[in-house]
Amino acid sequence: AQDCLVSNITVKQDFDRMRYQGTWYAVAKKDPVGLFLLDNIVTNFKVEEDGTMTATAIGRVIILNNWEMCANMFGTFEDTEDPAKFKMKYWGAAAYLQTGYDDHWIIDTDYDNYAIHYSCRELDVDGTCLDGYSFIFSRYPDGLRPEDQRNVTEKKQDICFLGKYRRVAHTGFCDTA
Ligand code: DAO
Repeated sequence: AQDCLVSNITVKQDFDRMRYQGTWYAVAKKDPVGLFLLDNIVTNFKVEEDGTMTATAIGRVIILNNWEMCANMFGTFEDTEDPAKFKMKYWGAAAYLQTGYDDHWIIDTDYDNYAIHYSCRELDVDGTCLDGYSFIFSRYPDGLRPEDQRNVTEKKQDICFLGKYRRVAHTGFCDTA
């Protein structure tokens, strides 16, 4: 969408939630206003027996003036008429963590290597996104394969977030096992 209208953003055709399951490492992130998850962000998607998609996520956060911790987050996804567009209800394992209800769109994925997520929280009056965030996910914690980078860059441009991402480090800070 060169015009940056959220309504013109295209998402993954025939999104297959079964193949999307499992672990995804955030390797880059475009932050929303009032960012929450900082780094060491790992998500795990699952399709429940009734077909509902759910996810858990962990990541380093800083809460209440400077308390650094790893947040355990949960999300449930409501289907929409587009199989790649969900509404995500999310909450934390502890009450002082963020809760919310966001769009959760899968812009593109090959299921085995990379995924591009998009969420616009607030539309501007002209139909562009005023406040949104996006994760670039990889199946590998050390980043994208070189052969996926060009496509991912193109998609960042399509969603009008090119140049707004920062790298998400994986330092082991939130590793439990
Ligand atoms: O980090 O600034 C931010 C916004 C992200 C909020 C969403 C966190 C919880 C997600 C749980 C499910 C998986 C993607």
